[in-house]
Amino acid sequence: MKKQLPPGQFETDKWPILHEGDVYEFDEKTWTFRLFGEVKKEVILPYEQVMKLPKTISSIDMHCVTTWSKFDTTFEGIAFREFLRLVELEPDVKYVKIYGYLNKNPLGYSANLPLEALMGDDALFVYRWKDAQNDWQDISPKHGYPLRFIPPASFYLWKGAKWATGICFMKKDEPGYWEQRGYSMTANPFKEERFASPSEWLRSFF
Ligand SMILES: Nc1nc2c(c(=O)[nH]1)N[C@H]1C(S)=C(S)[C@@H](COP(=O)(O)O)O[C@H]1N2
Ligand SMILES: [Mo]
Repeated sequence: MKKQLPPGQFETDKWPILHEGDVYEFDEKTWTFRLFGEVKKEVILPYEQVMKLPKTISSIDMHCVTTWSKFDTTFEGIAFREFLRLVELEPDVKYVKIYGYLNKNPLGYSANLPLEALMGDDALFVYRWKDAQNDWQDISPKHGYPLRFIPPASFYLWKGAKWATGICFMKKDEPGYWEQRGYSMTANPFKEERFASPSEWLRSFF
């Protein structure tokens, strides 16, 4: 059965490239991944330790708010839930912000997501991919090497930080990079939640 395209989207086999700022240049010696915010003790992981975490392979559909959708890309990566096992959360943590590089700033890009939506095989920090046209290969620098978050298909792709640098755990939802610029806090493509309503957007700051 053919999959359903979300409203206002078209299907492409290509994987377009879209981001703000420079492409991050990976340096294994300085790269770290940080687990912070509402945690008992902050954790900073070097590259080697991140790559030793258990791996997951999963096929995920991507829906970009600029209207392209790409079905069935297979990714290899580390499930979001593997990082959860490395920290003890404070009570009532319900949201996260996933961070990525913007130019040389490791906290420059971010996207907010509800914690409960990220427990499956479809919430992945990825480093390799393949599809019907392409054999297994590393995620290219422009798509977010060495580690890039791919959100579940129930979120637009801006929720997926390239050049991922960490996870901030939060009790209250807070807008990330695009959400601060008027995009939807919830971003469900099947409900066509592209932009926030003016009242939702204002509320997100309080
Ligand atoms: N660090 C970072 N991650 C980012 C962005 C960005 O500007 N910087 N753009 C987001 C947006 S708006 C989209 S649509 C996707 C695009 O991912 P792609 O270029 O791999 O298709 O990356 C997301 N992740
Ligand atoms: Mo986007």
